[in-house]
Amino acid sequence: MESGIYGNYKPVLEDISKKLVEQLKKVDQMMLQESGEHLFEHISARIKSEDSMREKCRRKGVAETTYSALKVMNDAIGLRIVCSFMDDIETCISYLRTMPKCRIIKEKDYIKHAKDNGYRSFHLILEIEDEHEDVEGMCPGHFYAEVQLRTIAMDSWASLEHRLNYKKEEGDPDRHALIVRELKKCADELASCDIKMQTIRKMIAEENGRNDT
Ligand code: 0O2
Repeated sequence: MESGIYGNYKPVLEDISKKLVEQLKKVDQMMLQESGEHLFEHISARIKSEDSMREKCRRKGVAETTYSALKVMNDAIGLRIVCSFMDDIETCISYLRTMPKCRIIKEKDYIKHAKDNGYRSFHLILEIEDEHEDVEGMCPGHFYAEVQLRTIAMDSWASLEHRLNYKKEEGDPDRHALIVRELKKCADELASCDIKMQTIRKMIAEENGRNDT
């Protein structure tokens, strides 16, 4: 018998997550065949850890139950789609809007509205209808996944910044403040490079189009 916060639902969440990744990889392959370019550079998936889910329930003031983990919180399943270019993020979001048996119920655009620390990423919550029964006894059930979409530059910045938070309580506060400032500068420079790369990509496509005619 399962005793964790996900009860018996861990394999269900893993199955849904696997199906979502497979579906998105199929779209990527279709794009590659049609245009010669990948839609995304890579995709990863995780089920939120037991500790992290319990901590989030406590922080949000809700009971640490399977119902909370699956119905109140929306990020038990997390997908991260990392794209080479900013336009590809838009294309992925457009596809997610049309994905069968899925509905976007929440969006957070940290690309247009970066966090104060410089964090950039597009987050959305997908409601997924799936053959498995859910925690309310509905069949097909309704499950949720958080999808984070970002460029390679945004992703490497977020990994670096995550290391800083991990060590938050330790060390010299002046040095910490310096790192925070440098990280912010770095995030802004990377954002500017992402825009430039997007523009250059478009110019190359136009150039190649001219040469083909
Ligand atoms: P994990 O992988 O889930 O353990 P919350 O922030 O959790 O109260 P919400 O609405 O889910 O509520 O937050 P949000 O901002 O939509 O997304 C939270 C997730 O985005 C985090 O997950 C990180 O993966 C990422 N994230 C948000 N802000 C930052 C940031 O400033 N720096 C970095 N590096 N990542 C960020 P968890 O819960 O931390 O991790």
